Amino acid sequence: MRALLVVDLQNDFMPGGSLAVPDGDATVPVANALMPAFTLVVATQDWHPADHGSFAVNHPGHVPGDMVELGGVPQVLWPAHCVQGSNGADFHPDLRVVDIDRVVHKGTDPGIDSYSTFYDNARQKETGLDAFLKSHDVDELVILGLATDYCVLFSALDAIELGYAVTVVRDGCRGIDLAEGDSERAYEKMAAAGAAIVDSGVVLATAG
Ligand code: VGL
Ligand code: ZN
Repeated sequence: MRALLVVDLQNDFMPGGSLAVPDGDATVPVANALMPAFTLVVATQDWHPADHGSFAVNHPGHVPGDMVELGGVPQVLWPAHCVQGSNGADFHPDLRVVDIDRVVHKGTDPGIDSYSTFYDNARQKETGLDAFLKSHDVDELVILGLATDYCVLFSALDAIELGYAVTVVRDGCRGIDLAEGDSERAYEKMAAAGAAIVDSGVVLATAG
């Protein structure tokens, strides 16, 4: 069975948000068009406590973009974003939330970040997404959302490793591109690992 994974379509990643992804809101109509074509839709939310270790403000003397170590792994520092329960953590107001069957939160532990929707960045703890998908006999995952070069990338790579057939919807993703070309390199990595990279029209044409 095939499921749609809608990654982090939250206000703080949209234009005007605290960690705005360029053109990030262009992903919302793509998600809205695809969701009705799936019987199972899972949406993720980056869901940080205010004292999260990925926020530059929680590291005196540091600014966004600096590198530190967090939970034993390298961590780039971000502006505070997607704080649990805040407006910035809410889904984009135009997202058809009625089509979402399950919401998975990540990044809840202040001591470690989580780009993948399956594990934290040190791969110590699971989010529960894999068990949920397997309990619904999902073997094919179609992924879109924000950001191409972080959450989408690491989620797609983990999904492939966990045995899912992965399709990434290119027009439904946008990247941060902290370094120029990060998003293009992310697509190359996902494709090299076995993901199909297609546009939403292709997914809709094969819906069923
Ligand atoms: C993400 C940066 C910081 C993401 C989350 O979901 O791609 N990126 N936190
Ligand atoms: Zn985050």
